[in-house]
Amino acid sequence: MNIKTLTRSLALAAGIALALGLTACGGGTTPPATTDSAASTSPMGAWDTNGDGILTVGFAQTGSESGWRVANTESYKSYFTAANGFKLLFGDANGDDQTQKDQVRGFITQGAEVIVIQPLTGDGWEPVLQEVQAANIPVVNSDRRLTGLDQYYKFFFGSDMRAEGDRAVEWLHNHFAAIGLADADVKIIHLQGQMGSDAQVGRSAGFDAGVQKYGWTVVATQSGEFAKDKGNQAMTSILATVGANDFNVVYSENDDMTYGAIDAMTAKGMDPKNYTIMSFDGNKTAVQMVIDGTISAITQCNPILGQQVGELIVRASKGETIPSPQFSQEVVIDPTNATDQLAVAFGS
Ligand code: GZL
Repeated sequence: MNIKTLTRSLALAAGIALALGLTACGGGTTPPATTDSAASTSPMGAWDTNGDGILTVGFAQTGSESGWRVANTESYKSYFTAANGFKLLFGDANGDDQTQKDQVRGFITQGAEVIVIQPLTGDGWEPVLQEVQAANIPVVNSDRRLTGLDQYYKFFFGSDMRAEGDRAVEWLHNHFAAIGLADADVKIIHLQGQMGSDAQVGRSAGFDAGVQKYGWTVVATQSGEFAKDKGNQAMTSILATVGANDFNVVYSENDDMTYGAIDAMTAKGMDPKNYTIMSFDGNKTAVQMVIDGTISAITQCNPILGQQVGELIVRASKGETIPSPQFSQEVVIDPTNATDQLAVAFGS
């Protein structure tokens, strides 16, 4: 067994012992950093610890719950290639928190030299991150924040979800004024994303602040977990007791749930064009629905993160300190810009 494997095995054993509350007997549990001279001369920087000129990257992805996620995965797989100096170890958690954490642990023994985490939710990550730290493997956080765990990762690149929520609320407030809907008459159905995810927490926090600030009424709230079928189930359940005139706004935290909600409304004989429907992400289909007047506006959320994250990883691997957090530049897509945005929108 070579020194790197031995080091990692010791680190893994120490990390598991730490997670189980056991104390490792004998010497220290955190091995010294192993950087051989070949690593420091690698074109991919010092994080290429075996010096083979390739950065092996463990990528912990949430699953394939939405059009956003499919485009996001494609952006990583198309950039993290051998031609660009990478080997990608792809972990699809299929929407399960524990699976995702076990996949991150697996990257340690599979020889990952960097680990990128896009967490399903923000809960329970510290023990896993301590094991990765004990193995001396750098972590990068993208998409959804590992909130409060900044000390465990090198940098964050993704969206500012609270800013997205605030942006949506200001658009809604201006829209209601433009159509003559008084704040006192605003009645909203709120479809939340994956509960506990940074995207849901931020978009809901912005929404809640807007409801408080403008005195809007929330008639129902349910989670559709960022999925079309669950968004449809949630809206169908809501419309069993909420009538056509009991609401005039839908605040849906991603396009896939919006599609499901619109199907539920149509099934109840409601014309979505008679309502203000706010969505998030910006899939091509949703942007076309803004042009058609079915969706009122979409707060954009950029899934194309692969190249930007990859380039930042190499810069960090070569010793550069990467300012963190770094946020995608995003807008609200509405009838004033939807035609232009359709030309560059992601997905289908
Ligand atoms: C946002 C991302 C969210 C999208 C959803 O960065 O985490 O998860 O808004 C996706 O479509 O499922």
